[in-house]
Amino acid sequence: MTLFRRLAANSKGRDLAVGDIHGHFARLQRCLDAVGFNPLVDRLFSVGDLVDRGPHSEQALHWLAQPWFHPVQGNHEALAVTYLRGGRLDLDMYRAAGGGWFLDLPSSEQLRFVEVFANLPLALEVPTEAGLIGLLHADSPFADWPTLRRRLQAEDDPQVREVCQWSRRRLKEGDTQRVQGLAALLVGHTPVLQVKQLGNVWHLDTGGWSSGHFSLLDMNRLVLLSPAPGE
Ligand SMILES: [Mn+2]
Repeated sequence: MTLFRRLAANSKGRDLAVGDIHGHFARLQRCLDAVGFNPLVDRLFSVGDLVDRGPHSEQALHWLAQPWFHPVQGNHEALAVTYLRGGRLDLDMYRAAGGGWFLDLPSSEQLRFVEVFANLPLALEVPTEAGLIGLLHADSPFADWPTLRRRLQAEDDPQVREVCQWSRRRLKEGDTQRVQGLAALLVGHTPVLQVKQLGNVWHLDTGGWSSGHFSLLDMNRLVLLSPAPGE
């Protein structure tokens, strides 16, 4: 298990980022088509929560097998891992949060998902033309990225994991403090009506899986490709 991952810069094409997907891969694909996403040279980064709630959660494995797709592990992937590997889990809550498709799979199928989910990093970083960009699902437990990198490389600390995957504090408090050591930190987890930037932390979950829309961020220019300007 690698909790922290660093990817090389993309010298060939674009790097795009998207918020929570929650089983809406068909909608996401339409969005990628609309911006001319080219899987031969472009890459898609995801802040996690690929599954639950939407109709196509089982397609997550297909997407996770694509060499151009780079997600971190969201709390929904973590729920599946916890269910199979042990740990405290409120099954009613999990089902209410959309986990029914997973809970009702045969255990051999569940294992296939969990083997892949468990290997997703909690945080990743990639150098871009805008500078170093970090991604994680919810929030950074530390005010500087190198500290988080060091901690994730050293151990799997439940408290660090908790903030990375579950925290809604920054949005709740409107905290505009920057996360030092990054040009931008991209997160999801808490839906917002429009992409919201607090300090250098970009909240990308604009409810594409719900009644909102998917937002695609061009990570080299830190501008939204989708929705298109004026849309
Ligand atoms: Mn989430």
